[in-house]
Amino acid sequence: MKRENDQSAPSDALHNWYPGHMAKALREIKQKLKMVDIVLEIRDARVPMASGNRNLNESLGQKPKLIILNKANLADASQLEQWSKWFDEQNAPYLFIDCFDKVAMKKAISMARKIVEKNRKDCNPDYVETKTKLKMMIVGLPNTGKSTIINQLANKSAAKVADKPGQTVLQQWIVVDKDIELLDTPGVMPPRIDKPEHALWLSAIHAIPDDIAGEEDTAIFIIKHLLKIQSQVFLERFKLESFSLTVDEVLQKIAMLRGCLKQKGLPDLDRVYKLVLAEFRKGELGKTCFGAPPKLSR
Ligand SMILES: Nc1nc2c(ncn2[C@@H]2O[C@H](COP(=O)(O)OP(=O)(O)O)[C@@H](O)[C@H]2O)c(=O)[nH]1
Ligand SMILES: [Mg+2]
Repeated sequence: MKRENDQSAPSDALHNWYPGHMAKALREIKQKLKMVDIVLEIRDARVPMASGNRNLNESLGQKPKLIILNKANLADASQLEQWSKWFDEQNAPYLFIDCFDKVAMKKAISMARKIVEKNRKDCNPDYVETKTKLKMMIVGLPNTGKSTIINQLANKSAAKVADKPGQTVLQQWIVVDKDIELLDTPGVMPPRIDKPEHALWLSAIHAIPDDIAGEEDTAIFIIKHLLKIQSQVFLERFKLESFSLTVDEVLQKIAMLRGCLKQKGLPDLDRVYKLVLAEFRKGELGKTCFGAPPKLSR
């Protein structure tokens, strides 16, 4: 148990798990790139930077990209304001959205179109804007909402078209409207974990499998985080008396309150960990973000 050291991550598990995935996944994304005008990189708004992958940009080359920070409805609004200021300085197009919000989705598409048009003009000064089809591809870490976004775009008005040969694979396209086509399989991006604590953040939002950082360490990390930021929603949901309770006391409380008990009334901690993870991931323990933006230059 690593209760006293919540910033440590099981580096062996991580080390063994992801390096092999990285090159393969990025290679697959690179192959599909040839077929599209723009990449929509889906991130989780609760982990605005670490749910991206710096290596992705190298694979994209000159291909335009729009960063979509999804699940903004689960993130803390004041922290998102800070992050917006930081993203503004990076000069990379971005948008915070809740993908179930149709207006936000429309905005994402119109931003994507503008970016592609600007790129065409930049590449060719004689380019005259015509209504050419906008071809998009979605990439991102697991669980960032890629499939949901594809489904949102592929609403009633959209139809799947027959297989079209791509470069080497048969690829299905979704016709969003007469001007927009979307690759129907998203590119699953591997995480790039620069700091051990990123593994816990990504585990909290379930962008990496539970067995990498471990259910226990991730649940304890979440509890510590919610106590530290003094999440009122967390306090009320589990009827906690104060934010100065220890992690063990909180685990006990949750076990009693929710009846996660073994024989002789002992707390069933494994069930408590699962419960904390499930409820946090649904946003039921309060809105939050992990990590702060790097210092702004101004
Ligand atoms: N609250 C909220 N949940 C979302 C949003 N987008 C996706 N989800 C949920 O996140 C989970 C993972 O979504 P999914 O599309 O399967 O992610 P994928 O692995 O990237 O394809 C699902 O339970 C979705 O309902 C969002 O904007 N807000
Ligand atoms: Mg999916």
